[in-house]
Amino acid sequence: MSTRSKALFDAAQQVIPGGVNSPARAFGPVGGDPLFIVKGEGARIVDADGASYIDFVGSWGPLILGHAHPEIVAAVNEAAAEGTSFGAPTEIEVKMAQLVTEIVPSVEMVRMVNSGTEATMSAIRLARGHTGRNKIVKFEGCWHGHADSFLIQAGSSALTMGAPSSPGVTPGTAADSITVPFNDLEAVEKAVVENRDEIAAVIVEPIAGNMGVIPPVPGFLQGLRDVTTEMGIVLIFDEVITGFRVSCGGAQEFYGVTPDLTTLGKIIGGGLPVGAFGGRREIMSDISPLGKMVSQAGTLSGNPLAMTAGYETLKRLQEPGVYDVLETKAQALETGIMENLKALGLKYQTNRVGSIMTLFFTESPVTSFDAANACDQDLFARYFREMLNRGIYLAPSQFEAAFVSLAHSDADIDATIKANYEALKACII
Ligand code: KE4
Repeated sequence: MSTRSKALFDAAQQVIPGGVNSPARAFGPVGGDPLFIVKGEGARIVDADGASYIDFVGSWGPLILGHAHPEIVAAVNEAAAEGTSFGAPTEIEVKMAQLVTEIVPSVEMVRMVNSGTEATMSAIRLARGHTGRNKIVKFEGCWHGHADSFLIQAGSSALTMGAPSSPGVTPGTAADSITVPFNDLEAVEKAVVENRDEIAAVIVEPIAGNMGVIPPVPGFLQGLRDVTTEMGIVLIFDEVITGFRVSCGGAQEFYGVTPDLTTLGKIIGGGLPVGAFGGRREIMSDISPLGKMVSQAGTLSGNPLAMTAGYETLKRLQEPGVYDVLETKAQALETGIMENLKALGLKYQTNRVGSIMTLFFTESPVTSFDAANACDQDLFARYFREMLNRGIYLAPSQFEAAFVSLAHSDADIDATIKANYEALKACII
């Protein structure tokens, strides 16, 4: 059927690789063409053909307040009228840094950047510069953005597209990245001993969000904390998804384990391009122009527009009861889905932490990359399409999270549960 989205996609493919500016948006794995979105408001988005959807992507996490929050839009408009960027320090950057150091337990100092990738790339360079060591430990199926060191057995779009290890990453770079299974503490301890005094950092998503949502098994995070402390290794929590999401202070606050460095993104920008990395003052004091002068820079880092969107978002997340409301909404959705699965005699799995969750099309508990990878992706693709046809917009991949926002009403949750029942039933006939 010829639609406006189709016409736009045809034009896009002539001038943009794959017609998308990020491969996660391509509908390849689920079939068909991506929808072109023209408007978002609260929990809903509208596509180029005027169809409206309840949105559980939320720009992949940033829009925890919902689309086009009136107070955020007003604040950004006001800031824009004063100038969008100066390439010079501004007061809003100080206020933002003070707020982040107040909210996130591990962060004593913080540097703003423009994406989660910049944050994670900078954090491992800082860990290497600070320790004088070269290697990092990362986890199979985790996604830390597209810096070379991470593109070995990665998650998210790399996994979805069937290319977890990317061409273009040199053997030398790959040799310095040690990849171990998520939730496997023994494998970490073995890697650390085998590479004694060579490992600069362990970087982990404290709750994996890029192979679908996979929580840490009890003791995993504290075990990482213990072994990295013992061996003088920098522990980095990549909280680009979980930061300000599973609690105001992120997964480190939720689980009570404090890393040395934390990387942030998504919510911190309130929908505008912002990333950040921060942590112990002793380590952050080696970032240029300080200490060992570990290089890091950015033309638009901390620009007043993005800082305003992020700051106003974080201030609203500090209001009492916000995370209880998110928990209630997300719990209702998960409970409804589990009741549907039971009613239909299906044994598929759901994982949820706070307002992020994934329905896995597998009958075994999903606590590892291998378990996630065993999912029936064809069945997911059918389910995705059935939900889309019922007005529910999910991430076009089994290896992503669904994000519940404060804008999702009880009626939205109920409608989604109803659509889930009908979609599951259509998939199993
Ligand atoms: P960005 O460079 O996309 O802002 O952030 C990279 C990143 C780093 N760390 C974690 C834990 C992340 O989840 C991400 C980016 N997440 C993906 C979706 N899972 C963004 C979507 C996309 O790639 O288009």
